[in-house]
Amino acid sequence: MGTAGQGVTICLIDDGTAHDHPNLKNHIWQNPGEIPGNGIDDDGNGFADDVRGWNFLTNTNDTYGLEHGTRTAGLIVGDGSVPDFAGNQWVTGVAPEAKLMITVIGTTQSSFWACEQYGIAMGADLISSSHSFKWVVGDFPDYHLFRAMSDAELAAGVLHVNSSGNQGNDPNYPVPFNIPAPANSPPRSATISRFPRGSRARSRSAP
Ligand SMILES: [Ca+2]
Ligand SMILES: [Ca+2]
Repeated sequence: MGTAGQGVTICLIDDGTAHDHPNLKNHIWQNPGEIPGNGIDDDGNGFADDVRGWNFLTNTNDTYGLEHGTRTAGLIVGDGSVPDFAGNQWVTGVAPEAKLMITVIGTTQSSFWACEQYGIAMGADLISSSHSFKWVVGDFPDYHLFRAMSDAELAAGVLHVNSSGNQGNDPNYPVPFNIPAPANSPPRSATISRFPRGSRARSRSAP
């Protein structure tokens, strides 16, 4: 569509991102009100030295990771500045000019909300997450919490992008909030995707 995410801040909720990766390093959000490394919460947001985001698993400013959260970051802002082994320069990101705010989710559903609150408070335009909570693998999803999260994002004008079911079962998030939207696409369009899996197709929408 001719856009590359200029001027957009995206809050990624994942397990940490290698912010020094050559394809990512020029697209990492920097907290303008925070002086790094002085142990002080300079901008008074409750998090000391949160220069790139916050880790809600360790409750530290260490948002570094080399696994899933680096891969998803590459899908969002990877600019392909470094060629692969074959010499190809792949622009892997859908919005390579956006800035990526990094949050690390903990083990609890409330930590998901904490990441979202951080993103909203720090001015993210969009929140992206691959996490979902399913009763087949853990506690029953706290639908009231997720409803409140969605309402908070809506009130803040933040677009939320999330994975849906990913374990071979029927979709269960964000299906409880599968509210028809003007941009909804026909459900069958989801069948082209490898992920998610399950017996039912998902509706997708895009602004
Ligand atoms: Ca701070
Ligand atoms: Ca500081």
